[in-house]
Amino acid sequence: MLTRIDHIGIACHDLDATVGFYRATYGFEVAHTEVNEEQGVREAMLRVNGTDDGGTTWLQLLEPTREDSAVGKWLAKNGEGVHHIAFGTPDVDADAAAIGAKGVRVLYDEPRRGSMESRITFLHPKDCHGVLTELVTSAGERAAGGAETTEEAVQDNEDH
Ligand code: MC0
Repeated sequence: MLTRIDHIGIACHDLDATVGFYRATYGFEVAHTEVNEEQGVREAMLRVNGTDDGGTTWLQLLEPTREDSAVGKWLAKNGEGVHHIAFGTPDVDADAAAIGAKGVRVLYDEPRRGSMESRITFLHPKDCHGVLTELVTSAGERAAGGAETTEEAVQDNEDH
């Protein structure tokens, strides 16, 4: 059910400087920026290919908003670099359940809000040969499939 690499998450100390590098070196442009307080990141999404229908592949540049966030802790320990890989799926709930049933730790009971109104969950890196792995259903895929709304997802998260 995993249909693509949705994005590669790259941890950085200075988001603006890192965006400048990717723009000047490769010509990638920022399509979206946001702060996700729950995740403790300020992020920029750079389109690599595709459209907004769910098939897009992105680079996701991540600057921590606090030192005790997942990205802040990882940066302090490892320095800048690839933080996670995200596989896209039309149904993050079903795939998380199926992968969890294989003994891989799924980090959230219910998917949470990700970039650009996506729904996301993570698999523990220690169960994935050292790779922090995200599963994501984009807003476009959710609209196409009539999946759960963001409001329902947020309510789910608050309930847990
Ligand atoms: C930690 N570890 C990693 C890792 N982060 N290994 C590979 N890749 C990573 N990114 C390893 C550590 O080196 C350590 O190994 C062990 O996992 C425990 O790490 P820790 O530093 O003690 O930290 P924990 O256990 O408190 O948290 C690790 C965990 C956490 C993966 C559970 O980072 C987490 O919940 N991540 C999911 C959320 C996340 O990453 N959010 C930021 C992106 P050793 O061998 O030293 O024991 S938000 C995002 O991406 C959203 C906005 C989106 O896509 O839309």
